[in-house]
Amino acid sequence: MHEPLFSACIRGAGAVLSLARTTLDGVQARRGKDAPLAYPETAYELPVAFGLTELRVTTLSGAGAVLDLARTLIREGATAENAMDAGAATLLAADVLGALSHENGNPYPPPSVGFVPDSVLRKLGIFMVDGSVPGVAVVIGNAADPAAAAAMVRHFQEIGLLVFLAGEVTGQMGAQGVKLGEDFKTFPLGPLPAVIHAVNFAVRAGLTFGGIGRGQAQAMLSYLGNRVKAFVCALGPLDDVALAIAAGAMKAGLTVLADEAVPEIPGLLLSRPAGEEMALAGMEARGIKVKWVKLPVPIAFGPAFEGERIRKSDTHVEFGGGRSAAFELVRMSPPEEVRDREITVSGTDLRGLPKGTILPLAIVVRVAGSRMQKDFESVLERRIHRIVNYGEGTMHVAQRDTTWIRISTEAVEKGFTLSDLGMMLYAKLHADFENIVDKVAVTILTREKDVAAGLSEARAAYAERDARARTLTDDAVSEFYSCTLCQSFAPNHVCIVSPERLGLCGAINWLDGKAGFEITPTGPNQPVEKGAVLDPVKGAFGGINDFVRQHSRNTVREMNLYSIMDAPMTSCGCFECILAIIPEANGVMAVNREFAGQETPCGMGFSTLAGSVGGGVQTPGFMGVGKHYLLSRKFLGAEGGLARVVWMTKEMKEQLGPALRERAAEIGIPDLVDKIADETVAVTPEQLVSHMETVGHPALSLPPLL
Ligand code: SF4
Ligand code: NI
Ligand code: CU1
Repeated sequence: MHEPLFSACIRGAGAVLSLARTTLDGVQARRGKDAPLAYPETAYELPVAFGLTELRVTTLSGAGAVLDLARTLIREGATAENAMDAGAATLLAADVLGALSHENGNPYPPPSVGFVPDSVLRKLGIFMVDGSVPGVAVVIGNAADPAAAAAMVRHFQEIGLLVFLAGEVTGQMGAQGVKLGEDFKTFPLGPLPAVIHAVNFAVRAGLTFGGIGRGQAQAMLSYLGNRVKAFVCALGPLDDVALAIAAGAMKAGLTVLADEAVPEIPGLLLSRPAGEEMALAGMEARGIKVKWVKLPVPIAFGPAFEGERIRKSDTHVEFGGGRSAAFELVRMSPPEEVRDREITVSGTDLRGLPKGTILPLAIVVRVAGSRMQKDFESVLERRIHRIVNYGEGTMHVAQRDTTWIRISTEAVEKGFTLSDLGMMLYAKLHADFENIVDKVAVTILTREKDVAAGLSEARAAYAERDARARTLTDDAVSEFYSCTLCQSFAPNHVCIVSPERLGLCGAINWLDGKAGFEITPTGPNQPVEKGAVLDPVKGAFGGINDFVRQHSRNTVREMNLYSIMDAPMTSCGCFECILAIIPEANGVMAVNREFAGQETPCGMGFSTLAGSVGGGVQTPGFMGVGKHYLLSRKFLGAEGGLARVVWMTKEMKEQLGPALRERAAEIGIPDLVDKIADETVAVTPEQLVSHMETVGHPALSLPPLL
C-alpha cells in the first residue's frame, strides 16, 4: 500500500533535481563555471553536501558535481529504500538551489529569513543543551485552519521548541499574530523549498557540536536521528516535491506528521490532525520531554519569549534602569520565616495605570530549603533575569540595584499584575531549583519609602556577597566542577569550571556548578577533586586530568586549565568568543560570536574560525572561552596572561567595559586596553605588528609563543 507514496517521493526528487540543474546551468551561463558559490556566513560551504558527501563545493562546477551524485541516488522502483535515497538526493539538490538563490543574500521578503547563519546556531546551542530548547519543530505547508495551526505554534513557543516555518504557513502565522524571528526562536524561512534551511541548520549542528567531519555520512545520519530531536509537521495536501523533502527528513531519522491521510510508517510517517494531537505525537516520537506546567498568569510564559525586546512605544509601565530606584534580592531564610507560595504586593499595582508610568520597585525573594546554601543566593537571583524575560510582554535587563523591567501595554491589557510577576518567580524558582528550595515567598514593593529602606539592606547583602566571592579562588578551593551538559551534542567535550574560569558558554560559573550538583547529584555538574598540583602556572592537576580522560572517553589525555598552547581545554561549539594565536605578533587575538566581519589578523572571521575549533577536540593555539575568562587572574597564566592579548574586537572591549581596564591596571599596564588593536586599527598581521611597535605592546617582549 505504500507504493504510490514511494513513487511520488521518487518523482518529486526528480523534479527538484531537474530544477536545480536548470537553475545551475542558467547561473553558469551568466557567471561562468568557476564563479564562487557559498551561503552567507557559514564555515560549512553547502552544509548538506559537506555533511553527507566528500565533495568540496566552492564554485558552481562544484555544485554540478553534487547534482551528479544526487542523480545516482534516484532509482526507479517504488521501494522504501529507493524512496529514502531519493529523499537524500532531494536534500542535496535543494541545498544547491538554496545556495544559488542566496547569490545576493536572503532572497525572500521579510519577515522570511532564508539561510540561518552559523552565529545564530551557536547562540542557540547552549539553549539546546541546557534543556530550555527541548527540541525542534519544522512546520511546513498550507494550513487548512490557520487559527489551529497558530495555536500549535504558540504552544511550541511556550514549551520552548525551536520552530522553523516554510511554505504558506509562514504568512499565515504572521497574519495570526504569532511572534516571529530570532528573538522568539521561531524562524520564518520562506516558501516551501526554503525548508532546506532547517535541514542545513540541523546538519551544521552535527558539524559544529558533534565533532563530525566532512563526508562522514553515517555518523551524520545517526547524529540527526539520535541527537537532534526534531519532527516535521506537514500541513495541507502534500505534492510530490513536499513528499520528496519529507522522505529526506525520514532518511535522517526524523518523524514526519501530516494532517492529511497518508499511509503511515511507524515512527517515521504519521497522520494526525494539526494541533495538540500532532504536537504530542511528534514530541513522543522524538522523545521530547517537557516538564513545563502552565502558570496561572494571563500572558504566555516560556523560553520563546526570552529574547523579546519591548520598545519604549510598547511599554506601559517601567521600573528602574536609572529612571527610578529599583532592586532585586534573593535571601536565604530559616524555614519558619518563609511561607511557601506567599506572594505579597504592597503599593501601586499595574491595573489602571496610565501608559508611560515609572515606578520604584523592590523584588525580595525569600527561600528556604534543607540543601539551600548562602552561596546559592546569587545563583537564584541571577535567574530572576531569565524568568522575567520568559513572560510575553515582560522584559528584564541587568541585575541587583541596576535592574530594569518593562511591562508592555499588551500585557497590562491582558490583565497582567505584579502578583502575576511574583507567581512567575515563585513557580519557576521552585521548578528550576527543586531539591534546593522547599519554600519560596515573593514580596514586591512599589512605594518610594519602602524601596529606599530595602535598598540599603540589599546593598549590604551585595557587598557581603562580593567580599565572599573574592575569597573564592582556584587556589583556595579543593574542588572544581565539571559540566558535561554539552555532551548531548559534543559527546567527548568536558568543561572544567573553576572559581576563576567559567564555562565557555558564559552561562555556568563555579557556583552554578555547585548548585547544579545539589539539584541533580547524578547530573552534568560533578565535583572534581583537583588532586595533585602538577603545574600551578599551566593549571595542570592530577584529579582534573583523570576526570577529563575518563569523561572524554579517553580522547583527551590531559588538560591544562590556564594554557592555550599546551593541552588546552576542548571546545564544544557554544563558546562566547574564540582566542587564536597570531604567530607574527607573538600574541593572541579574541573575537566574539556576534562579530560578523571576516577580516581579522589571523585571516578568519568568527564563523570560519569556529569551524575549526569545536566538537570536543583539543586545538592548541585556538580555544573557545567565556568572555569573562579574559578578566580572570588565571587567564592564560601559562602564556603570560592578559598581556598576551594583542587584538580584540571593538565590541568585546565595550562588553568587558571598565573591568578590562581595571584588570590591566592590576597587572601594572593601565594603558593596555589602548595598546590592544581592534578591527579599526589592524586586520592583517603586518598592520598589527606595526601598530604594536608604535604603541609598544608588551607581548613583543614576552617569551616566544611557538
Ligand atoms: Fe556546555 Fe561547558 Fe556551558 Fe556546560 S559549561 S553548558 S558543557 S559550554
Ligand atoms: Ni504499505
Ligand atoms: Cu557547549
